[in-house]
Amino acid sequence: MSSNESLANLLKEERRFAPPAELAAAANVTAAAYEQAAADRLGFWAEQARRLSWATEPTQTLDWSNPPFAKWFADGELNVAYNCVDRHVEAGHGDRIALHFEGEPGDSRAISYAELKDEVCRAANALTELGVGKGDRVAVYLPMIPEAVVAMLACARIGAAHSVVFGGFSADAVASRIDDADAKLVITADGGYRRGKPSALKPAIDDAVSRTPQVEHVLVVRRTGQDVEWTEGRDVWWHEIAARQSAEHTAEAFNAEHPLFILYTSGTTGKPKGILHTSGGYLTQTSYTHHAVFDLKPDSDVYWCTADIGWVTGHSYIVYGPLANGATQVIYEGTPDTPHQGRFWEIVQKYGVTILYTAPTAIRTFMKWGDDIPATFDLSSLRVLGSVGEPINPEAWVWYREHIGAGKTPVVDTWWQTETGAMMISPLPGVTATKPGSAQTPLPGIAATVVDDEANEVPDGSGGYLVLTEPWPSMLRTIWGDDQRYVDTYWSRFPGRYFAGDGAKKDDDGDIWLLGRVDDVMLVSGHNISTTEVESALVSHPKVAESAVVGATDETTGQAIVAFVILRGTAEDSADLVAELRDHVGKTLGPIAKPKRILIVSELPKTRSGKIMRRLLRDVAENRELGDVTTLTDSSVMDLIQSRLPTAA
Ligand code: 6R9
Repeated sequence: MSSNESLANLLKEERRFAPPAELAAAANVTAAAYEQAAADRLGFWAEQARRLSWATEPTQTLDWSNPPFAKWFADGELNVAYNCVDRHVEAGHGDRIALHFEGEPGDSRAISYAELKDEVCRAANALTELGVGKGDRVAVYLPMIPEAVVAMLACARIGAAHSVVFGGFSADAVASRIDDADAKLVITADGGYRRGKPSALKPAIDDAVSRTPQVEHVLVVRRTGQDVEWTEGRDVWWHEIAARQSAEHTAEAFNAEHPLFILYTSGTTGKPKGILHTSGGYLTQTSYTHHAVFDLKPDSDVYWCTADIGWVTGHSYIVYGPLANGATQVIYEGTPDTPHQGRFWEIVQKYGVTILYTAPTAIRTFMKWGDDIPATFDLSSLRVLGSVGEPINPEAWVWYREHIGAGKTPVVDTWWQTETGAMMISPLPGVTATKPGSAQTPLPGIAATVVDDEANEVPDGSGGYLVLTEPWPSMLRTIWGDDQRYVDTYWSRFPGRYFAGDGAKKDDDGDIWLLGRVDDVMLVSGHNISTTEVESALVSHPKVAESAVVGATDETTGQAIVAFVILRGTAEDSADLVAELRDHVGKTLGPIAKPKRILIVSELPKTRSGKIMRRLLRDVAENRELGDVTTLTDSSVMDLIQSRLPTAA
């Protein structure tokens, strides 16, 4: 935000939903947790660390003697993979299903904790045979198949840090990430299934590795059976090397601050940042939040997070949090509309999913496809619904609760980032009276607030910047190889506080509402207006499924609001409809927020984790050449949008 004026507080949302009495009565975490953590924050986290099995119990909690470089549980030692697998087998749960894998073509596999342990041990032995060991880095470029989970855990088991790159990123993107992390091994597959057909992965790795001589071997999982180029001596089939390994492997204990993984976030500009996470604090917070926010009961729940493993959500809430907690979960390889638009609901019905964690972008897509699709499936097993990735528009939140959650399931909107490692702000399903569209409350043990340009906390009812005011166990430790960039990016804007890069407001009850990336905030006639609020106002119109709003340079107002809108079901584009939508926003938020232009489109540009890439839409609205499109799911979307604009600007 470039002016001193804080974000206008435009949206009013009065709906409230109390937690279901039955869930509240048996909830894993009650309101007492907030009090306990407020009274002794570090003591609270020390207690949560005891959820894990340590080879050496930590006696220290936080070492903040060299801020902003934190150490958590620094004299403790543990093995993360042992915590995610072996200890559940040792506790007598070896027969419990860890993973229900559902392939896109309809193949499925159920893998028990005992089987997962054997697979992880074989893979750990295979990595050792390939010369990978403690302190090395391994790049992972796989589809959503069980081997992705096994590969990550095998790295953790031997103390090698993984760097997972979205299957589908270009060879250039992979090469720069391999290079930055100096990875010596790449794990990939021949391909994976997407939208009903095999999609090759190995060619991108062959291309990338031709430019990254530090890579000694490429380990290849056979998934689709398609033809692959083969480099003798370098390439190794996963099934061949795994078959000759022992299923015994003794897990060595590593220091709590031993690197667990690097994950690259693109941000809006500049070179990708390699976010570094370490072991003990990360596992403590992912395990605790998964237990608290989803109320997970490991012996009865079936949990499903629809994220890709290449997104932090897949790391923290498919691999580490759920497996540390001994959960039974579903993993699905493909897209939600293959072979039909009810695929997700068919999976919920088939496995009796009780907890579902997905993204607003998916929810808005389901709204667009129509209420009748989920209505034909039995979704009565669901008891908690989660959302992550973007602010969820109140109307999408209510639709999720009504049409997926039978009008009674709590919805938890969880705010966090790659950098935070785990959830930070979220309702608790057995405690919080929820508000559609708000992440509401910092979790127990987390300190967050909203500040203005001068770093003063804003009063209730005002907007500004989201900051985290105390270190937390799963925080990033640095940007790989660039401590200075870590300090500059996160800790310099408001000294002593972590700057998340998100706009936010506090409502009259002090609850937090996320308002999108600060880079996306619009400045219209001297007023800061959040893209999120205008988008939510548009989505609250019955004919709108989804929208993306940007500020385009304007001679009179500084910036003018330009809205891209996807219509619901059978609604049709017309001048009358556009006028109706402008009026609707004016009535909902006030005349200042009325879009100057509204363009009806059929798709929006999104990243693989479902975030709308507003900067590309800004390029369109300002009639500029498009910036970097390499992290888009589907770059043809931009051609479609531009073809709708005969007279842009
Ligand atoms: C987990 C994840 C982080 C950014 C974050 C914010 C947005 C995520 C959100 C949310 C509002 C939520 N974001 N969850 N905004 N409400 N519940 O998404 O990590 O991919 O690093 O993105 O996503 O803008 O700063 P990551």
